[in-house]
Amino acid sequence: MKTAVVTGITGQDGAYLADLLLSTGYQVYGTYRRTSSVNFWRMEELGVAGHPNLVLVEHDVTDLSASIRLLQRSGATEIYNLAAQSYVGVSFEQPITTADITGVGPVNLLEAIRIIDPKIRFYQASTSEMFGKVQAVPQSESTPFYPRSPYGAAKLFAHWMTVNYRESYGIFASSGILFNHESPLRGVEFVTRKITDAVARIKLGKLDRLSLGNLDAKRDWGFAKEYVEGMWMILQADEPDTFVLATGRTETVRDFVRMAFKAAGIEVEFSGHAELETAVDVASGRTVMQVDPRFYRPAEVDLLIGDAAKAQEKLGWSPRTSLEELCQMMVEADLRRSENGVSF
Ligand code: NDP
Ligand code: GDR
Repeated sequence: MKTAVVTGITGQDGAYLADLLLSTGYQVYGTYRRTSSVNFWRMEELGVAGHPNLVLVEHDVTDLSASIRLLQRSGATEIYNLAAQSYVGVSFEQPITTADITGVGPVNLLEAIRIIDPKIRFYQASTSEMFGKVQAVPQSESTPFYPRSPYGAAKLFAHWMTVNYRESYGIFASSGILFNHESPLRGVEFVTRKITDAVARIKLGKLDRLSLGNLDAKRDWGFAKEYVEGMWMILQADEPDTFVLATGRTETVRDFVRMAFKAAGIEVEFSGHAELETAVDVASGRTVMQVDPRFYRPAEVDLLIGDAAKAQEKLGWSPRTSLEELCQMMVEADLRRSENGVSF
């Protein structure tokens, strides 16, 4: 039986990856942070909590000695580092914490590998946010980076350290540059889930309107469950490398708002510009979305669209779910939760 460590198992990707690895016969050491009220709702939704081959371990990626003990104790041959302060907006308010967790955290794991067993394979969760102020369209593994947030800069440091440990010490350290991926398990602070959660509550008469920031930002959104398959494929390759995972389609936040309302059977019309933009329910004439400048960021990433040709060619990975299908899935899940009075 293969053993893998998945850091950040309480997050969206951690839950999907744990599910995938357990279902393919792995033993999984999933790490979570000690908090006053740990929440395993995602693993519970997927039915992996309590799996006999799942070992939950308290661990913080900012702690080198804990990282060394984690590898000693687990005997893992693969580590998937998904732990991060992953919210771009918060990174502007907490740049140092973000640097410690998102930037230095992965180096603690790489050092632990170097000390315990350099044959352990390492996956780093890199991000399209590293492209930031984009230098080319679409973005691929060879596009120059230009991060636009403390989060993007911290991830870029971790990305280059992953490449450096690969080249300096021969460690199988790979980096997946993943574009935005969403699901019903997405955190509600991220824009897609914020929208689908609000649309469900508006549909059920539990919320008047949704407030958002920049509607013009364009993102390449895929389905998280398919992206964790790509992570696994990246660590099964013959050689360590860097891969972009993306759909190759980009849409604005405004497009996603329209799509989500449509998935709930509500047609909306947008009017006004910038801070004064609103969306109105055509049938009732009610305003259901307004822009609130409090959600603007000090610097924005305007346009992301990825080219995943290398992953397709070398790994056989490609996305299968359309944005419309993904959006529908998220709205339906949030309608069910809202009907049952459950919120995450
Ligand atoms: P989430 O925010 O849902 O999950 C992040 C995880 O990291 C949580 O389990 C969180 O724990 C954990 N974590 C935070 N700080 C620490 C710490 N100090 N020590 C240990 N664990 C910690 O992110 P996603 O699942 O969406 O993303 C997974 C990874 O992929 C992240 O690194 C993210 O930056 C990256 N990524 C995500 C993309 C996406 O579109 N989803 C795209 C590209 C990259 P807790 O629950 O306690 O907060
Ligand atoms: P992002 O995701 O910053 O791309 O990072 P997020 O969903 O937070 O924002 C996407 C875009 O939507 C705009 N936006 C808003 N965003 C949020 N969260 N809330 C709002 O109200 C709102 N209004 C408009 C944002 O300005 C932005 O342009 C995600 C995270 O998962 C990262 O960890 C990951 O690395 C990248 O995706 C790829």
